[in-house]
Amino acid sequence: MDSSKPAKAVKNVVETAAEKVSDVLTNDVPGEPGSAPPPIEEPTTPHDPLPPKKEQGAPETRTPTGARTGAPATANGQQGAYLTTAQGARLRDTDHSLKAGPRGPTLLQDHHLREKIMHFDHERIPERVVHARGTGAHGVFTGYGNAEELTRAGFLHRGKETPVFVRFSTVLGSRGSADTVRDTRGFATKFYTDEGTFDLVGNNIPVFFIQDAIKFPDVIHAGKPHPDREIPQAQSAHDTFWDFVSLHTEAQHHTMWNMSDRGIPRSYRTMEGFGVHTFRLVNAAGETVLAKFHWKPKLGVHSLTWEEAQLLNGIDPDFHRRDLYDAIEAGAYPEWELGLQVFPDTPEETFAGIDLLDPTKIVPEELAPVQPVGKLVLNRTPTNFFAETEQVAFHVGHLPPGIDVTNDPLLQGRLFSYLDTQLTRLAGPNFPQIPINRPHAPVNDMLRDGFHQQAVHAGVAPYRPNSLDGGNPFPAGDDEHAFLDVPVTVAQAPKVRANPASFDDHYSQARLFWLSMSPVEREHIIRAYTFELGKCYHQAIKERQLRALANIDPVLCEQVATGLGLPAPEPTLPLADVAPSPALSQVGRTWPGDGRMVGIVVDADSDLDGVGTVRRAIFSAGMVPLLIAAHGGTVGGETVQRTFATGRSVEFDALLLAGAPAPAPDAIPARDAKAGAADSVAVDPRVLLLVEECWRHAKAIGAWGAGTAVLRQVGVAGSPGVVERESAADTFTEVQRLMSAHRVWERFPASVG
Ligand code: HDE
Repeated sequence: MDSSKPAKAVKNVVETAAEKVSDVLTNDVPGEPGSAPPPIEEPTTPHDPLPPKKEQGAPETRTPTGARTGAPATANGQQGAYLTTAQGARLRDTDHSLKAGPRGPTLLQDHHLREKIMHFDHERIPERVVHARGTGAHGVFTGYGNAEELTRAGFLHRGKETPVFVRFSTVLGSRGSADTVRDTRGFATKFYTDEGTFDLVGNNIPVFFIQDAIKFPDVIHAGKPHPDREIPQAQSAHDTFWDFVSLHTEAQHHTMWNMSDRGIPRSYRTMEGFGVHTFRLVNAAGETVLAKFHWKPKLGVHSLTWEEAQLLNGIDPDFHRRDLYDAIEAGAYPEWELGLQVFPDTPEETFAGIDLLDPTKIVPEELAPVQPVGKLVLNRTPTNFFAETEQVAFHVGHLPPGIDVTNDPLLQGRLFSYLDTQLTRLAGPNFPQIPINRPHAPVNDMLRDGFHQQAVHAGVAPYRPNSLDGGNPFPAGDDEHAFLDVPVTVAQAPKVRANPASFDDHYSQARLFWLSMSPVEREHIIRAYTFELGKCYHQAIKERQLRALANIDPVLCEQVATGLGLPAPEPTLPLADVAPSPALSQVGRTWPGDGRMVGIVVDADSDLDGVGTVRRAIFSAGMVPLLIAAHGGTVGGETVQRTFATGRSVEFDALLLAGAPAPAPDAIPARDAKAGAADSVAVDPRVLLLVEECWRHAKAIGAWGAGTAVLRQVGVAGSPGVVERESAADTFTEVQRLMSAHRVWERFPASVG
């Protein structure tokens, strides 16, 4: 049979799959694996591999030296209908090794066995030493054109579209660790520009723990699990972390951000991103400015509550990964604007008294507004996690003409580290030739050979100057898009291991952040410090960190000390006199709810017409409705997505109650501990738990018809953000309004001002 032609039966399956995926937008929920629904029986008619899912993207098929191939992305995937060896020889059997008789020993000559096991034995590569846990997506960046006066970088030109790949990550955890830990998040973007790749390797927090790269191994050794027991995983709530940051007080500002809600984002889609360092931009006339990069999410900056984060670590450790993929599959494409804070390039490299080379300092937006210069849309999930998200290699030195580095000592060290680390992780110097890393600009370097060389370099003269290859490659001039090393004057100074005096201020901006928070955000910060320090064993470490907090704010210090059962120390330095930056608070505005999840509790007695209306309204608001019922299958013709056993409050942003389901047969603690102590309740106890948790996590809850009885049974009827209306539509309208503020904060008045 001709393996290039799919058999008819399979073609139908593929077509049905395509229809099915488009159905997702109206009828179903994202997340189904595979691009065709599987038949019950094992398929046996040979046919080509199924196509990737509709929402999946892959690296453009470029050659190792950046040329377009014109081949579809599937050309990099498996080919043909038949199982083969790595050399393409077709195989009959992969279920039995070749043996000397059915009960005899396995033969060494079995190449298929040896090749299969050999490759499996080497499937793993070293995980990243930091940021091991990550999630990637493809997208497109479009320039607005207003940055042309500041930088010659072509990707910022008006209307210019550039393909991108973004990888989000946590810092501390291993590759298989949970997503919703308290940690900084990586936000690394690879722009495949026509002038060479630009990597903006940022975080969701605009400052860093340390001021000099030489301290990076120290802070990471302190944050990683203890070397003796290798616990705790992906956490800062342990002695070595707090030992380091309390002794090395330049870390206090970053630590304050980590202890705030920024440390537990609701979604990658609701995170800001920051380049952290100050960069130098150069325009076509050779003029320079200093600048900081910001990513501003369209959906606003939102976080989980700490209890939600903890529950999610167990219930759905892939929560952020799933959220990103599901949103893209549902067509709720995540968006950010790239923004610039711009400063004059003066010899002092300061702005409003803030040292622009100190990566533990921000410049408040009130002093230097963030000017949007382009838009990022993520619209494709990867086809293969390993090939794309795992093998992508970012580097702060991958810069296009028009963007240059500064002398920030943290950035300077990073310029070494990111090249160096790939040598071990990606096994050699040719990692730029891996498909996801291939530039979209023509490559004519003089780098040759090495492990896994994939280019077939022609010519005889990989050196300059040469005449044997006709002089090629030629140096480019200013008019030919050449990278310009800005000839910055280096001040005359002795060679020293020392910081400038301005780097000695470790507390003023931690205080600025604290003062900028709303009362409820301060409550969360107090709770986070108390939790983390409460997990430390050593009194001395807690006391030392309290001394640092005393220099930031007496209320914060006193509240944390009370929680730890320790006296609050006096400050050792005068409290900094700083103005708050309201832009730092996440509370008090309204935002779109694209891609949010709304749970709907139903039973056969519910107002099913109302449920249908609400599902449609939720879809047209760009959100995803999830029907929750006693058992799988359908209720009144509507497909059930979660049962009382599989669903948990933490995956919903809001809850609607269309019914008051009686306890289901499996609502017994022996089967499902969520059912709690046996009790003669009228409503399934798992539904009551759902409502209690949504209420505790300040989520909007709405009920109509029979559903309102549940509110009374839980005892939350009439409290802020708990909505009862006559009709399903009116209930959802009000719930949607409440969701635009992210949470119903007024449900929990704060105790600190
Ligand atoms: Fe990184 N960092 N870093 N970092 N970093 C890495 O590079 C390093 C720093 C950041 O999704 C490593 O390829 C040093 C600041 C992100 O693949 C490594 C210093 C910021 C990612 C490395 C820093 C970051 C990394 C590990 C102190 C925010 C994940 C694997 C001077 C602006 C990229 C790798 C991805 C990854 C070194 C500090 C962001 C070892 C030495 C500050 C988002 O090279």
